Amino acid sequence: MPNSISDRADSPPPSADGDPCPDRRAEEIKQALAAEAAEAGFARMRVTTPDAVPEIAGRLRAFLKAGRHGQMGWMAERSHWRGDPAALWPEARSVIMLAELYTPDHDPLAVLEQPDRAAISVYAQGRDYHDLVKKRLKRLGRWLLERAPGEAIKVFVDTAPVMEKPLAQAAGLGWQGKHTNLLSRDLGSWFFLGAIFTTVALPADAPEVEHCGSCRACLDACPTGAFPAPFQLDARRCISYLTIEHKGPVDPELRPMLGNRIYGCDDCLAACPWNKFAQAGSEMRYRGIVEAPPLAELAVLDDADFRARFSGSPIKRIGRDRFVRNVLYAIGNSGDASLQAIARDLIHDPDTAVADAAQWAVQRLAGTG
Ligand code: B12
Ligand code: SF4
Ligand code: SF4
Repeated sequence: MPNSISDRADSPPPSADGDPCPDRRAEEIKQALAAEAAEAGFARMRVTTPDAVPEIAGRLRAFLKAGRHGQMGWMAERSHWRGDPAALWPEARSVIMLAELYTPDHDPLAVLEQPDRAAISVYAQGRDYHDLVKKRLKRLGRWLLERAPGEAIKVFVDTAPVMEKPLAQAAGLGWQGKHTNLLSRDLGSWFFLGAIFTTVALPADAPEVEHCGSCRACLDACPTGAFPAPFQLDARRCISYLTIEHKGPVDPELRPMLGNRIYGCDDCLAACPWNKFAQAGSEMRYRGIVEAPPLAELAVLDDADFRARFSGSPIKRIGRDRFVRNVLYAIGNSGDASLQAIARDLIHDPDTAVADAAQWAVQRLAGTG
């Protein structure tokens, strides 16, 4: 199973060691675990049970039935597990949900005013969170197993068939806002999620309730109208999906709406008023490696340059071709005629989506696209 580890120590479980009050023992372990999570760098830890959100199976089914996952076929492939965390690992008794902050120290939307530069979303500015969060989850999991010998854990961040947001809401970490991401009244919305499933029965926390009220700032901020309704996203229109997940040419109708966003999008998160209360993140490795490079510099990267430049970054995952395709859409949207020659040089690129994007950019800059 991707991004999971399973460990089993060989001494007896905590309730079998003669403790007359296993509930108190579980509460003590949980409190100590929360302290260890804070020590490891997580902003918050909360606990739920694998069966806490029975409605997610139906919601996932509706999302998939409407085709809102686009080309992300992997969402449908293991949907029996994705929609039912209790079926994923029947022995699990608790799900420990963790929040890891990556709050930006700058206005993430300022770069949208610089059309000759690349807007790269905040989460991808530094090191890949999959690596950093997973390392911390494993550290925490090991700590737990030392205190609860004989028990087992699996850690998840992002790529396993687990719906992290509803579980995090059930655990009380925050609520799924109208933009569908998890936010909290004191953390804001700039945080990643990680999960530890365990056979250890820990006391569950109370779920968080929604605090969006009548606000709809995120819905109104979306450049592509990707929300068919509050709390629902059609990924096929989301710039994050289009720039990161979507293979091949992007629908020409949507290309102008990408602006200079070449990797991910932050508009709905940045619009949220709860971010006024966002806490600063302590992990400096999420910051400032890539910033906002000139489009001219990025369009000419070959495969080796691309891999060297984005080593350790989540951007590396999309490969040179999809990346340059995105850069060419941004060039087309830049209104900067001096970039036309760079696009023209890529019209015969061996990658058909790159060649098509180059052609589109040249025509658009010439005012004919
Ligand atoms: C697939 C995916 C995407 C897809 C689809 C996003 C989506 N919203 O589904 C794309 C590529 C578009 C994407 C984009 C982003 N992603 Co993403 N993504 C995921 C992933 C792998 C799965 C999400 C999923 O299961 N979607 C399926 C849908 C059906 O589930 P859902 O979003 O929870 O939808 C719920 C609502 O529709 C709800 N619902 C329906 N009707 C109603 C009605 C009411 C009243 C309510 C309350 C709810 C409700 O029911 C569904 C289930 O609860 C998760 C990691 C994980 N394994 O969970 C990361 C994850 C959600 N992504 C993350 C991030 C950071 C992003 C981006 C911000 C990155 C960026 N800057 O570009 C954007 C945000 C875009 C957005 N507004 O969602 C983080 C979010 C952290 C957080 N604080 O929530 C996650 C959790 C990764 C992580 N481990 O940190 N992502
Ligand atoms: S990430 Fe951007 S495109 Fe996607 S839903 Fe949010 S604002 Fe819309
Ligand atoms: S912008 Fe408003 S509606 Fe959207 S998540 Fe934040 S509070 Fe909720």
